[in-house]
Amino acid sequence: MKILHTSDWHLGHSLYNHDRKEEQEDMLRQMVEIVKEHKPDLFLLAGDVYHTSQPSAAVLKQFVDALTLILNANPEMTIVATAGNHDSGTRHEIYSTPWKAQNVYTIGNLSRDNITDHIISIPGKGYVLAIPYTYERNIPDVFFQQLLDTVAEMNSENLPVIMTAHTTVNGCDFAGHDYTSESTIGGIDAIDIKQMGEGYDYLALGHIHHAQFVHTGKHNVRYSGTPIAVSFDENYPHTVSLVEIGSHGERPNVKEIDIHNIHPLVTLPTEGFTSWDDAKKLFANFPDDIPAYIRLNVEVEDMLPPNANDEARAIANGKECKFCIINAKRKKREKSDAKILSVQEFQAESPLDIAMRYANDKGCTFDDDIKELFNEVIKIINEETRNN
Ligand SMILES: [Mn+2]
Repeated sequence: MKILHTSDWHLGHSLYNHDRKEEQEDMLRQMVEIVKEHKPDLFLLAGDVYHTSQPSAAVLKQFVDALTLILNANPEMTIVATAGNHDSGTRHEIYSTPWKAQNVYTIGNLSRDNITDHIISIPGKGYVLAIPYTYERNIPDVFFQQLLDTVAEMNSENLPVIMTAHTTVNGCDFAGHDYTSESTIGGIDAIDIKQMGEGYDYLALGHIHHAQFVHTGKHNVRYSGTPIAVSFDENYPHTVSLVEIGSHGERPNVKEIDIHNIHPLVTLPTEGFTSWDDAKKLFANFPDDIPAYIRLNVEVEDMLPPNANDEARAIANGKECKFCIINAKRKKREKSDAKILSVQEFQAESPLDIAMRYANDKGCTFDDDIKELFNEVIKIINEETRNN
């Protein structure tokens, strides 16, 4: 069985108010070409189809059109697309009936009463257990194992068993994620890989943008990562994973296929931070004909000059690139109790940091129990926001 594993498309994403339609369209074109060339049996999109839970009509159409082209590139193929934490599970399922007639499965919500809703059988090829993103506490403890046991009973032909989920598992590398907007990254929600049960041949994960195997000793748990970077900190190669499995119990063979971003995300300098004057020079020397997005990493004594953004925009004038942001960091002071934060520093703080800072100013204790309660509340708020 041949599987094309991808996730985290984040369609409709805009980067500092720059619409990313052009490079997302190009990424989707590359997907079509890859399917044409490799003819997978299964095309797996493991959540975060969209960047927001209420994408515009144009973005919805972009997805439907792309999915149709991808399917036409190999009409025999089965497509499974689950909802991620950025998607609305309910919206993701609106057209599941007509899609299903074409072997396209859009799975948005957890179906507790009928777990077979999550099992997709591809005759003669294998089984897919498709689990969308779910608020961790909504998943019954034995859910994954129940699914796997159900499939084990059905699988008389010893076909490969693929499971897909959108979650953080313990021990993965989440470099590049923006902690300020992704409360579900960074350990709060991370689940233990053992909780995902036993009996799958390949676990196709979504949610973490850096492509990687999760260490299990079996080389069969993997994040495909984003096909194109969502944030400037995702400065690693972006790929899709082509997975081949002979039969149930066999070790999967995984190959990465590069996705090219026509509008690369470039940070100047490429390593570390520099002075404002230096950053301006680097930017001025940046080639005129590269249609990149530009972030400037600047270390400042106190504050950036008030006209810094205008200066940066003036430098971008006449160049193909788009200026996004000055990422300003203040030089470390001897005295660490400087209480005034710049806007950027404040925006980079997590809600927990801010709450702890507040408690500290008021002279209150903020112990581990309170931290845990606080994180619970943030999780609930995020969950409610997602469902609205
Ligand atoms: Mn994502």
